[in-house]
Amino acid sequence: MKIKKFIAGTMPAALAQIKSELGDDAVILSSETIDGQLHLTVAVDEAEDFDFAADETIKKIDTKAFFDETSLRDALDYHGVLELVQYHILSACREVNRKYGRADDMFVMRNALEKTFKFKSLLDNMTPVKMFMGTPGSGKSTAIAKIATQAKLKGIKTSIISTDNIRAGANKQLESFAAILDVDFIFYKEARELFRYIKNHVEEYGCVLIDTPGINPFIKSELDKVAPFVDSLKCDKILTFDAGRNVYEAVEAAEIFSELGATGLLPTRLDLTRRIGSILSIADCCNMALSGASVSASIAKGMAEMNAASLAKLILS
Ligand SMILES: Nc1nc2c(ncn2[C@@H]2O[C@H](COP(=O)(O)OP(=O)(O)OP(=O)(O)O)[C@@H](O)[C@H]2O)c(=O)[nH]1
Ligand SMILES: [Mg+2]
Repeated sequence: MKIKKFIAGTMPAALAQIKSELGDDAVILSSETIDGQLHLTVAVDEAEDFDFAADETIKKIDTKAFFDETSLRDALDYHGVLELVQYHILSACREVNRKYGRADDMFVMRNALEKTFKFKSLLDNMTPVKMFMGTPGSGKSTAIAKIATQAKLKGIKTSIISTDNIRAGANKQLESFAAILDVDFIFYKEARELFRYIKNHVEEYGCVLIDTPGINPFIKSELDKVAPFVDSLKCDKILTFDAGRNVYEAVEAAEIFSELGATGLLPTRLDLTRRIGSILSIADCCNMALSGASVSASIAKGMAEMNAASLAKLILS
């Protein structure tokens, strides 16, 4: 219904105006005279008015489009995924269901994870230089040794660089791994030395793995030990973290590493972990790409690929 006001000197003049503007169906709702002028309020039905009785205006809802998300929600709950992250994943699940008309949990979850998270291979030759950071004992050196082993097996020329001058023996450990694998090992104490080396030698390698000292992200002076190395290079910066950590603790610490420059995530000790809520929560909250996961203390094996399918399996099994 359209309502309009008209002002005219006389009633015939007003009616002529109403008829020409609104047609014959217009109805006068009220009229009054103010200062010798006629003020009319007029209404007319519009063709596009919503009509509850008209069949074509009521969109039929396809009940097949609905699916029961209870089991998916329960699985995310079991894993201790933060509520906000659950919301993102479940909303992607509903989108997948609508798009493909499929309601089976594994299909929906896998495609929803594909939409929600970023995945990046650890041996991606587009970005051969990778720097690892994390709390002490989070598995940086072990992850580097594992990736170097995989690279070696694929015939990718690899170099391991340590910048860890904090923990006694840290370099000895990596150096002996490098010797066993017969890959180059270098130690740099200063960020500018690291920068110079990478600038001059990066093209010789298909994979350059940089270790950094383990730090407590809640202490500024510790962050300052790693920040110069992080800032000196444009490369993939990957956070290693123990997947079994409490989700709130893990996200809070990861946010600080994210501010420091971490863009990738490599969870460790997945073999000792049943709930992966912190992995999903960090990746979503800190917008980090999932790069792989350490699933054993053994160097020779135990670096699993992280993709939507493997993650969906972990969530639903
Ligand atoms: N079970 C299991 N143990 C792991 C895994 N990754 C690392 N570890 C063990 O965790 C311990 C610490 O690993 P490191 O690789 O030395 O950790 P880091 O981050 O280099 O430690 P710092 O250099 O001291 O900061 C070692 O005993 C590893 O064998 C894993 O995926 N599973
Ligand atoms: Mg180490």
